[in-house]
Amino acid sequence: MDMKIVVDSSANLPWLEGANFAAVPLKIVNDQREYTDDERLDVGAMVEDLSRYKGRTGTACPSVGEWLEAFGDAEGVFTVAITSSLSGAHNAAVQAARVYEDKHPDRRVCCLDTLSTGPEMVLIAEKLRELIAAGLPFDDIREKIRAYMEKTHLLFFLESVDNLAKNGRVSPLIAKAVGFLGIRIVGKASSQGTLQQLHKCRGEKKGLEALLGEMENLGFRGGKVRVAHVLCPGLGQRLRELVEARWPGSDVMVTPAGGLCSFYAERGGVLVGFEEM
Ligand code: X90
Repeated sequence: MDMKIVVDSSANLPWLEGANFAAVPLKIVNDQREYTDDERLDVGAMVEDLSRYKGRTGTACPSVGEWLEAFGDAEGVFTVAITSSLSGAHNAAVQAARVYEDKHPDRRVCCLDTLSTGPEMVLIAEKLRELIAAGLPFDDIREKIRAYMEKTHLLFFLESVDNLAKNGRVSPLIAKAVGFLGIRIVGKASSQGTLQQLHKCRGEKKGLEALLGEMENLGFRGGKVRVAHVLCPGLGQRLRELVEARWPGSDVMVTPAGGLCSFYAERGGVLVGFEEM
């Protein structure tokens, strides 16, 4: 059975080597412009433009048609979508799956609601690639990936939650906490797939300490860590060094965030996906 992995662009993964793979873009939209979150987007220029724009900017999830198109003619499809608590992306994938399976009764689609985003989706896509490469049947992969998703987590470190607040994606309580200069929040994707604040920290050093402490609390003991940074490669690098010093032998990869995550996590933010042992 030929299988395909289809993620939405909040995974910050324009391609995945060694897999039949596609990414469907979300969009960042205001009255003046629409930014399509694909590999052609200049994230730095977008963030700069938007910081000068006075009106409201929002986002839009991929349509049913865009998911469908990305399925191509694969016999087995796994969709990996941003948390359904904050976006309609997963819902659109589920509808696309129905259309696809109706049209091709011999084909199968499994839609995964990651209850997360960004680098946790990367871990899930990488695990799917591994399970597909091992030649497992569709149903086994589905079972194994669901078990794996119980063992992955997302933490984040944010300097601003303005865009999350303006779009109603974060509770006003959290929004208020981050209004002060130099305050960072460290939080996690909750089990319901929402933003949960864990710490308010003054300064980067304390923030990173809190982040590493939470990795430990969530069961990280060395293993895969995927980091997406919003226009702050230096912070990503410092985080990598701290993780490698505390858990030697960890497999850490740091990459720039795409458009959707950069819009919401904002400049200076990092998202950290990792697995329990
Ligand atoms: O459908 C849409 O318009 C997309 C809406 C997405 C809203 C949330 C994006 C969050 C991006 C921010 C920090 C990590 C949050 C983790 C929550 C599970 C990244």
